[in-house]
Amino acid sequence: MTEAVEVRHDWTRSEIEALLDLPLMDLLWRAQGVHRATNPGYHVQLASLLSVKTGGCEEDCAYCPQSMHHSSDVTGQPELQVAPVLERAKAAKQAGADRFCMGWAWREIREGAPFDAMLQMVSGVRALGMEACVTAGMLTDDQAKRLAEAGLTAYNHNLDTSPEHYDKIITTRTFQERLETLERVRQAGVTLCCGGIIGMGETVKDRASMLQVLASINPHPESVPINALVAVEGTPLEELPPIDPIELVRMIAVTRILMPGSRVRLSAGREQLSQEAQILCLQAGADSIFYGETLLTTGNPAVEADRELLRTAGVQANWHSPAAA
Ligand code: SAM
Ligand code: DTB
Ligand code: SF4
Repeated sequence: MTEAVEVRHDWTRSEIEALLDLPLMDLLWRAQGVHRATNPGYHVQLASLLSVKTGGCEEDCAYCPQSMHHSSDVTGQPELQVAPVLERAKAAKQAGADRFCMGWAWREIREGAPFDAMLQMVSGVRALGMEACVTAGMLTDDQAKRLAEAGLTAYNHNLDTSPEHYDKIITTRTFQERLETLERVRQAGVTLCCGGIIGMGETVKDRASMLQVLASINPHPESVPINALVAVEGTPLEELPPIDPIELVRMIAVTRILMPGSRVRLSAGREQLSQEAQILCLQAGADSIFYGETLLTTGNPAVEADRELLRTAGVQANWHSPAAA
């Protein structure tokens, strides 16, 4: 990173709100300056996702199709075993991904056979030479330590929204519990993947507030997924209208300005975006995308469409971070 880029942890909400409200051209100019200084090749990391344990989750996250509290809940899907998961990881690597992210629809990690399998999946993915990321809810210090020993690169646990808007989205776990989980992951020496969702009825103040909490984490989360709500039928948020793509561009740009050295992942919601909107997101600071035809339970652009996206943008896939070394 060049010295010109300042890394701060004391951003105020009003400063962040002012960034989100900048005239678009000014915001893009500022964000691009940071992006170009920190990632001059505009390399984009390709991360593939796989749902290992799908549906039946005890939490009531209003956006999530996997919650047992919603009629959208997908039941009857068997939990995947180690060998097929590693086959999928190998296929993802052959298709060009360098990070493999695995999800469990759990409130917290369960001990016993499922956790032992998770550890084997992590070490198997690392043995393929890929970054390994797990998202599986809350965990204990000991579980975090064992995941670190298995070679886990990153643990994904999102703030999802601002502390002020949080109660309207999730009632079964507190914002404070999320922060404690993040601290456990950090203490174990695993990198943090932590971001949120826009399009859940939040205000610009809420977006600024969520970004302020993220930017106050020291060091910043190594990767920050920015999701646009995928409004799934049967979830309480099913009727919410799609966000204006420019809102997502603004969110990515401000995330890049606040967290210059972090990977900013343009995450859920890309199927609803035009190629032009995605290119603006890449220009504004996104340096990672989910790659492969499904996210966890919903769709994602086709692999060929994403290759075309990167070709059109004139950027190259895969930037190996120091964390992957
Ligand atoms: N159960 C674990 C947890 O909540 O941490 C892991 C899986 S959970 C599906 C991971 C993240 O996916 C959520 O925190 C949320 O940010 C994102 N997500 C889930 N459903 C979404 C949707 N419909 N639209 C956008 N993002 C979504
Ligand atoms: C994240 O922030 N987004 C991903 C990943 N982390 C685990 C998940 C998006 C899920 C979208 C809805 C679904 O496919 O179920
Ligand atoms: Fe469960 Fe995670 Fe979905 Fe919340 S987001 S309902 S914790 S799977």
